[in-house]
Amino acid sequence: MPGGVNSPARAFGGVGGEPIFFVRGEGAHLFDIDGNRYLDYIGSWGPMILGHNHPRVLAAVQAALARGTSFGAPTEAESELAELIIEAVPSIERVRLVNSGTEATMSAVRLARGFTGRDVIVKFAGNYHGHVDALLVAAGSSAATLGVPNSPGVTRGTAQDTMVLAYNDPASLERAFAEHGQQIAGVIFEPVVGNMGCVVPTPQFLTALTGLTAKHGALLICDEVMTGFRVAYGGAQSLFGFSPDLTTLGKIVGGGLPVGAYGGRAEIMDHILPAGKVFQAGTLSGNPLATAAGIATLQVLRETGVYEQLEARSAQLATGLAAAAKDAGVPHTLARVGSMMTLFFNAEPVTDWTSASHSDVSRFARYFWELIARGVYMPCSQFEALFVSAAHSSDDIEATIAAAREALVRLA
Ligand code: KE4
Repeated sequence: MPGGVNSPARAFGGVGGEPIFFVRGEGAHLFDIDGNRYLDYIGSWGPMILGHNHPRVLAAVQAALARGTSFGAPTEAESELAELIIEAVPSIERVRLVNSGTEATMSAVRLARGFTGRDVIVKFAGNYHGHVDALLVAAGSSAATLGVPNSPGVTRGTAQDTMVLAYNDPASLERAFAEHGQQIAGVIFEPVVGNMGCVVPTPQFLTALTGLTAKHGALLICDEVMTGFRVAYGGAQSLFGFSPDLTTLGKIVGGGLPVGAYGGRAEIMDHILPAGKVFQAGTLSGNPLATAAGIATLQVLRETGVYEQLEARSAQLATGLAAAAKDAGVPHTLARVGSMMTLFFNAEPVTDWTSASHSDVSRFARYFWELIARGVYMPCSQFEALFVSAAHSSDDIEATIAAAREALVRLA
């Protein structure tokens, strides 16, 4: 396998050394092939909000398994998961299940273009939306120009229809709409960024996003693949009180099995085949095992009021990490929304990719390995968010803070 992995995020490129191979997860812990136990703060990059091997999820998948793994035909479970999503996210009136976050964002971009008849998509530097050609684009020579490919294989023809702007910069979005307003099909953004580390949108940025797309007839695509059911049961849009035209989901909505989803207003979604003419399809979409895991996960999240516990544990961790860094004299800022957060090795607040890129990534790498040595598995990149699960106990958090305190002192 290229690089020995099936996704580059887990190849330890940002911290050096060889990726750890795991054999088992249980609650807040992962166990590697050498028998070492770690407190897990990656949680499979977000899906494992209940912790590994939650009994309700395990039982649901085992029951589905006994009935068969895939039919390629409608099942009630798909409707049940769709209804849970629609109930959780009021801006979603119709939803289509797919197999990954990438499929969700790729489909939402195609739908925005099909619905508006326009070509240009706006995204933001430091936001990642999966390996969609149209979104693997870097900022052009100046922010207002159209994008340039940032991966071999993405053609200039593809990149020319994507514009990359600075996150949290309402003025640049204003200028883009002033110059290209009638060509913009959609604006896609992370409503709390996880992919440059945790970055929180300003109210002014959110107002510009909702106001300018509405004014110019472009669709606002809220990429909640990471934040959906993470920062709140209704996602970041419920936290910040806005209503996008389309929402993409993934990760938690599949409970650790492959599910992505995109949804929005009926008048938009009904353009999707077979209701409308925008093509999108998938052999395993709505798969019985994956929908069983997703339904069980959302049912636990919905019934047990787990967000209060996640908030308490996450606040405990954030407070402890910041105090440890301060006491060690290590320049840092910490950003958190709910149970996703990032300790930046950066004295300045991180508000966009430019400020994020000033972080001390070599110091982060040393911190990562000092924590590995103490049985704590943090995201293997400064530009990722860590995730607290419902399985992390107060004692687990205290143990993590103690390990971080020892690690940070060695970095000063
Ligand atoms: P997937 O295709 O990996 O399921 O989802 C793509 C995606 C879309 N949108 C957002 C906001 C995302 O965070 C992601 C995927 N996130 C990365 C980690 N930051 C997944 C890890 C990986 O690529 O292995």
